[in-house]
Amino acid sequence: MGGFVIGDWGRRMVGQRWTVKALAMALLLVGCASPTQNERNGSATPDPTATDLTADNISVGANTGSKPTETAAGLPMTVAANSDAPVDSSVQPVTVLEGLEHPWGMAWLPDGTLLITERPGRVRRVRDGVLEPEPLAGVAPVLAERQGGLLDIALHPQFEDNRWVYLAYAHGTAEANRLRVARAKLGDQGFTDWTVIFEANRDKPQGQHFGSRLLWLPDGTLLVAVGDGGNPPLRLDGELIRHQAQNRQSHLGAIVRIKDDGTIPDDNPFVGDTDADPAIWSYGHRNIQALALDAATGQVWSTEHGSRGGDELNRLQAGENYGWPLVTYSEEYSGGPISEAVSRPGLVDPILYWTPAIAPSGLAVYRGDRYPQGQGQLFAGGLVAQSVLRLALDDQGQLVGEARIPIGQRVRDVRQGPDGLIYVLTDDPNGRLVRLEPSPEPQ
Ligand SMILES: [Ca+2]
Repeated sequence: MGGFVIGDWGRRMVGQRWTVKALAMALLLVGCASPTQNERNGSATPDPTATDLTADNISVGANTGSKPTETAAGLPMTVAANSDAPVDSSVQPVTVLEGLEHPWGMAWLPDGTLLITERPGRVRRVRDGVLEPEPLAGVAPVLAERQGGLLDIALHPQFEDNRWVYLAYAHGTAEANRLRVARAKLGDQGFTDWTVIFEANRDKPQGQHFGSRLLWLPDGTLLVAVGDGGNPPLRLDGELIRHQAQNRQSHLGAIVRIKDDGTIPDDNPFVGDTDADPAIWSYGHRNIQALALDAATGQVWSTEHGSRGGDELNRLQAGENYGWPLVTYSEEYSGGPISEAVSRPGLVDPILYWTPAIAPSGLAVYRGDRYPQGQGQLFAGGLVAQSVLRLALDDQGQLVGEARIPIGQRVRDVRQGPDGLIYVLTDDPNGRLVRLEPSPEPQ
């Protein structure tokens, strides 16, 4: 049966928005497609039944030979990923439990107990594989409005000592609301000491684009992704609200970095810059619902929703501008361009983009040994794709292999569990927890 296969580089360029950069990339890719396949399979036609490819073969995909893979600035060139990549039959999704109402985020306690948020405003607990019927007590009211509600969850790095759990949620009214982050102490019956430690510094109307993914960095600070506020015709400060993403005074469309008590670290990139809010760590984002740390390298990765198409995978660095809405591969939902260019000096290009959209949510950088070739690969959830997209990147961040793991429901979160397997939450009125198990070896 087919394993984790390298995508078809020529096909991925079809139907994309042509730019000088993309056209040059396409010509190079088409030019190298046959030799690449020849190297991989020993024939001009890829073998769709090939079993697991070796690590050596994975590396053959795109980054060998004379094909340039860097921009003049030494950064990897953006490539179009395949929203409908070949199915990865080396893993199989197994439903662990169901009956979750729009689950959003999950976190394992040191004893293996799993906490899962449900967007309407509940935290559920799974002990010994059993979903407790009653939600945990002590959760503050949330604004459960469209995309808003109780969203991500993360444990303090020293949870065993202090029992702090961090929760991101929408607060306010349908007319004026903000993303909040609170921490609360977890006891056997639920939460106490609920304390708001962060609130986005702009009100926004309606229930779109809260972002809200949480990620602890190795230095014990916390990243919080804040959405740009929403789509046209929503406005703020006399312009479309999406332009907040380029306003370094506004948390909308930014990632902020805070200490565990909500105060601002002295080494944030814009501390001392009178034109910027000191909480901001990176900006120019549309709506990030996936943040992941590579535990081996410390690199932070994110996926980000585009508008119509143009969903992005980004490799994040402090202080950088990721371009929204000045540059984007996406278009207005109503049709027509959002930006005149897909790239500009001073703005960081995505590693790759997906058109049509996968609507990314949830991301894990795999560090374990339970999947063939899985080490260091990215597993990216897609709401619209109803799949997990599995991506192999080389050391330069070039895409060298991709595959799709169909889940059959909208994928909201993707995490590596303590057993080394990937777990998935589905966004559904009867949402599921799904485990990706290695397929049995063919006999
Ligand atoms: Ca971008």
